[in-house]
Amino acid sequence: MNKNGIVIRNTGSWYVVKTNDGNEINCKIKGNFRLKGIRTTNPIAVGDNVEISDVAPDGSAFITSIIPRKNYIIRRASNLSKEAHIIAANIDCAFLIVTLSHPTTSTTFIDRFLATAEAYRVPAVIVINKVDLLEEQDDAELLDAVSYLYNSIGYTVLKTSAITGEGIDELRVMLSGKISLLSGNSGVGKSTLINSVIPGINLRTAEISSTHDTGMHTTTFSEMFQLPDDDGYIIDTPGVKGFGTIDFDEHEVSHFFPEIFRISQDCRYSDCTHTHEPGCAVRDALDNNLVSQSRYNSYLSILDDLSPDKYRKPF
Ligand SMILES: Nc1nc2c(ncn2[C@@H]2O[C@H](COP(=O)(O)OP(=O)(O)O)[C@@H](O)[C@H]2O)c(=O)[nH]1
Ligand SMILES: [Mg+2]
Ligand SMILES: [Zn+2]
Repeated sequence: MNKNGIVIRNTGSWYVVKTNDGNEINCKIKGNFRLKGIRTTNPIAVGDNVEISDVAPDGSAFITSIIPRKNYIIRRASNLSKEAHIIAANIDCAFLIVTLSHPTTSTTFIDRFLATAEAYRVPAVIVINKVDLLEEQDDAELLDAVSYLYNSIGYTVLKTSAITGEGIDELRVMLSGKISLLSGNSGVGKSTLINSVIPGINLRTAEISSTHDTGMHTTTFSEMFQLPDDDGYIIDTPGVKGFGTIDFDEHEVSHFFPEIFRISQDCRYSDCTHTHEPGCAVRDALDNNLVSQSRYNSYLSILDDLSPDKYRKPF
């Protein structure tokens, strides 16, 4: 009799499957689960719904089949690698944790994350953490401006402080019953926030070394944590800068900036890249402050990455 479950942890060739009856079973893979056309280091990922075989006397089992994924995110296993690593599957929502000071998250980083989420069709939420540090007038104005900008584009923006507890109840509600990915630069408070919503989990916080040693994390696997009294899970992706990379097509990039995409319907040329073409509605909107300069800059920075004359040296 096969059972169903969800993969909650992956370490090397072992997958921990939480079964529908609540047990955690160590599993290996039996069969070929490789994605067509892509070489992956891990054919099965955290978040996958799977079927497993009977449990052997030693308590382990085999994953025998995988239920089709509604989505998944991948990144290259390393910069030069042709192999991809599946970070997670079946994600309901991606939360980007950002801070406006200590440390400052760049708008380019935010916008790249959001564009990638759009490309993967994963709904994204921005969580501005450490708002307790934004008491000064200038900081409060910055906070308002950033929330207003992303709200006006259509993103949910939540303000939190793990210190004062502001926004934590709202965060818990937003996480409830879903598989959520938590991303953000090192030091923004991801582990601290997870500790706030899952009492007793005691994740290590303030791992300063991770800001300096990026190479250290390339083999770290994702893990899902279950919310208390809830079938929601949080996926913590240690050391992974948010999402995996996506190979954008030059004419597609604007599709992943919703406000730019809406306005681009009025560009004279349907293949307008919004950089130099006459009759560009996006650049008009920019001149009239209807599109934000920082968003446009982020758009250009992604285009710039794609430009064929950009030569990337292998170091
Ligand atoms: N002032 C303030 N500090 C915070 C807040 N959340 C986390 N921190 C601190 O920020 C540092 C980094 O937090 P951590 O959770 O390790 O960040 P991570 O790298 O994203 O997991 C720690 O010293 C936390 O105590 C917050 O809301 N306000
Ligand atoms: Mg952490
Ligand atoms: Zn245009």
